[in-house]
Amino acid sequence: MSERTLVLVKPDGVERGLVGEVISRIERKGLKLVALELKNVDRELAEQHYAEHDGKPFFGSLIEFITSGPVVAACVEGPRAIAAFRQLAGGTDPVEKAAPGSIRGDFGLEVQFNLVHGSDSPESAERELKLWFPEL
Ligand code: IDP
Repeated sequence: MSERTLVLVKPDGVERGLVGEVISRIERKGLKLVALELKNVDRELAEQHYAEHDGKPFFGSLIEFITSGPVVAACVEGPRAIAAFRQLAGGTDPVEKAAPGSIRGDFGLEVQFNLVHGSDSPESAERELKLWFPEL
């Protein structure tokens, strides 16, 4: 059974030239790209995307960060695609949680600037894909 997940290369990942690296890891894992887009994120989309974090101390700076430059958004498909990409990404904290060999573990240093996003559940994936790729 196949499922779909939303992957973002965040502004730090785009700025550092890691788009190819991330896409390459997705493809080498065996996952398929269904849609891929370079996109400027407005405040409204950012706040909807991160609605679950509204009210947290880092919410304001997270919204500033995600709207600070273009992101690459992808719809990624495959068996257990949600968990598979979370494994490729590594834990939220690139130093204390993400293992070496993961995207965040290999390339990240700070919790906020952790390079990629991947939906964390089937419900989030459905909600986020509707936001980012309403045409799908
Ligand atoms: P996830 O991206 O691994 O699913 P979430 O807990 O959903 O992690 O947090 C969303 C994003 O918010 C993180 O990827 C990171 O960029 C940022 N973030 C999470 N916790 C903190 C924090 O304590 N300080 C600053 N930024 C944070």
